[in-house]
Amino acid sequence: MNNKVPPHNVVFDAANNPTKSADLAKSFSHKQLMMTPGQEVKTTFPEDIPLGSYSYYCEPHRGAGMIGIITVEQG
Ligand SMILES: [Cu+2]
Repeated sequence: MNNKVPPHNVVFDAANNPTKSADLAKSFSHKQLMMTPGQEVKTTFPEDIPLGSYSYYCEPHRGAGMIGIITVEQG
């Protein structure tokens, strides 16, 4: 969800996920910048996705450390 100092977006890193798949990273990403506080995007991980860490970042603020990691574990 967008915070108070937009714009932000969500870009999954093709090099930093277990599949190394650019297509998968692209399909998970929301590159369009969100300009309004409270805007939100959702990404659904398929049940059969490989286990591991999927990192993402905000393009305008990556250098400021606006990054995150989704960890997919065995259910
Ligand atoms: Cu940002």
